[in-house]
Amino acid sequence: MKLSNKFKKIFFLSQKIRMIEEKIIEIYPTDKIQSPVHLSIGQESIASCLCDSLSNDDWIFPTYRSHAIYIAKGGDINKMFAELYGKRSGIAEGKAGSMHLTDPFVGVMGASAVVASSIPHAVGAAYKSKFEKNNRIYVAIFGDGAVDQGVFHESLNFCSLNKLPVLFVCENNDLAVFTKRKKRQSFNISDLVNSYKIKNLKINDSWNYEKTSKTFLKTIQFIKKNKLPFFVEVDVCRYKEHVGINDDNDLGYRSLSIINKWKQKDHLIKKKKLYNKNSIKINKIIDDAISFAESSRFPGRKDLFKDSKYCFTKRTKINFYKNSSLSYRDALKKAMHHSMKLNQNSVAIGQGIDDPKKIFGTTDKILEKFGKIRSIDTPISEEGITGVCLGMSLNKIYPIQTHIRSDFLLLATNQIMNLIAKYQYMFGGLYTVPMLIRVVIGRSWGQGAQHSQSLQSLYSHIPGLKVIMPSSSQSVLDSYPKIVSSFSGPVISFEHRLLYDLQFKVTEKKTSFNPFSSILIRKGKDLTIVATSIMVLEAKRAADFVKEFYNIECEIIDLHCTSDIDKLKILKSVKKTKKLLVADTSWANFGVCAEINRIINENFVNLLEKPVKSLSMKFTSCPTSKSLEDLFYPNQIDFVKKILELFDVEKKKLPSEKSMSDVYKKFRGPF
Ligand SMILES: Cc1ncc(C[n+]2csc(CCOP(=O)(O)OP(=O)(O)O)c2C)c(N)n1
Repeated sequence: MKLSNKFKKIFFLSQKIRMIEEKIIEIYPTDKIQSPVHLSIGQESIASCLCDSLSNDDWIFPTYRSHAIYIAKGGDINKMFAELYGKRSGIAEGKAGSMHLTDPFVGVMGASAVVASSIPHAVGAAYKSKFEKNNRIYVAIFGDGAVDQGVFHESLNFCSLNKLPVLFVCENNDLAVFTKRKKRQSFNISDLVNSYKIKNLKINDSWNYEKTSKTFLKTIQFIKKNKLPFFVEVDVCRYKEHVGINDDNDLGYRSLSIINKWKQKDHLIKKKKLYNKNSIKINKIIDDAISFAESSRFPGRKDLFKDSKYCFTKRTKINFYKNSSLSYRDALKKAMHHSMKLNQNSVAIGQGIDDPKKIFGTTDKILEKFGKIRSIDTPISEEGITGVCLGMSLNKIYPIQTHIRSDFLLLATNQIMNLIAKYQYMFGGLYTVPMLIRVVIGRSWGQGAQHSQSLQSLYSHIPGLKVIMPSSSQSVLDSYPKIVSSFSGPVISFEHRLLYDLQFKVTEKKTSFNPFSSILIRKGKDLTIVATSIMVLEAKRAADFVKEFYNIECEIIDLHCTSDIDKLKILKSVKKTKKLLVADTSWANFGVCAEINRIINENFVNLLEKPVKSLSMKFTSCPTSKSLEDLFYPNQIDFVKKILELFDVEKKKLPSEKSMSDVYKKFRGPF
């Protein structure tokens, strides 16, 4: 039978994948490729038929098993081998390896090795279709194991609700490592997908090239025409072990007869003549790529930190609020409006963005002013929506995401720590993912253990994240518009709930303010207090007290940025005062207090007359009862006592107040 050109084209793509992976198997024992490899041998037909049906402009988000997609979509083979070899000339300059292959120049977006985690990226990127009319579609490809994950559900749900042009492709090889689907899933995949009202179909015989590619073409046309998602499940068989280059049939977790059955349909095995004919051309591509990789150099010392930095891309005009008085809440609202005006590609996204309470009033009138495309109320899907934000950011939509409690942000840590923080670096600087994540720290009024945590140190610990804690209306206004309009990296801002109703004087515009530095807010010669967020206000009150009753003059530094400790400002102050107290809104253990202690001890310990003191929450979970809560949080008595411990004075007078929250009584809660 005469083979069609279509068949030959797809066959060539499949063969290219197989021969490249067979070459990887050959090279692997030499240890020239020093990273895990997840081979697609046996599954090539999907990538070939799918990518043959996509246009160059379409984006696809793969997994760690990404060689096939990379090759079929036209990724640079020289740079692929160089990447596998860990060379500087690799597509991601040796930072990605096999598990994170990417080639944005042909629409192969960053591959993630955390199962299911790249699915929301396709959905977020597809949100761009709301802003501009074009025919691009976005593909999320994943294994059947990904369907086990919550973020799979969150992504499909958001996609369906928003009618986004996404093609979901599930490569069903019936296995997650060794575990069969029946043991993991109590449901049928198509029933589940139907429940999201997403059209779907199943391909049982992916080696039927004509049928498979026709099916993909039809679904792609459907998506382009209707701007709706579609789901394709494809049965496949992985011939090799889950990770690595070997067969593992001896382990007995699956029957060899199944693999043999699939091999009988495998064109690459059956069509020897065509295979041999193509081999010469493909071998040449592989040989060239290997020479390229072998002759390239390894990255060196100066490459270690390359692509780990962010920058401001332009100067931002900040509004002038001279000499007005503004509550923190109103400053946030103004900052949101101003930021969204400055950056026309920004969206406000989060739970309750446009509900009657509007994130404590801070997103008030965003919907009316910027329209529903830019004001996105979301399902309660922290991980999924944060992943959606990443996808948006990749497609030049700037997300300003809100989380109404820092505790709930924990559900998004996979996206934040494993992906957002690493996206620029892990892919060798091919991408930037600017975004602002606003997070509210709850406090008082019985917020208890799960609505009150102040988790800045957790995020500050991770390279690739900027973390700030604005302590006043001024610092909100100086930070947000500048970040949203021109900063190239992801920023998390912790807003303390007790600050919201406080009035602050707003005195001047500070175009030169660097949001990732600290602010000297009070000068003094006897003691340096470095404080975060509401503790800055507490520090001011304690400083007033010790000045009045002990004539101690405190210098106060509002740390403002916890991820990039402003060493110089602290050093300059400590050089003068020779005493340091750190007051943070969280626990001292492994936190901001501990980190500043480390910096001082490693660099400037000789400057100190006394060891550094820390003021923090007690090391328990936050209790709910007011009487316990008052013991858990430090109050003014604790603050003043801590200061006095650094001086040889008799504690003749202490403040009388027992509860810090009583001072900021305007907060009545709940939410
Ligand atoms: C969140 C997460 N959990 C566990 C793993 C370990 N792991 C790597 S691959 C894999 C199986 C995934 O199976 P599937 O999604 O069907 O893809 P396949 O490997 O079959 O292509 C597991 C459990 C991981 N990488 N990420």
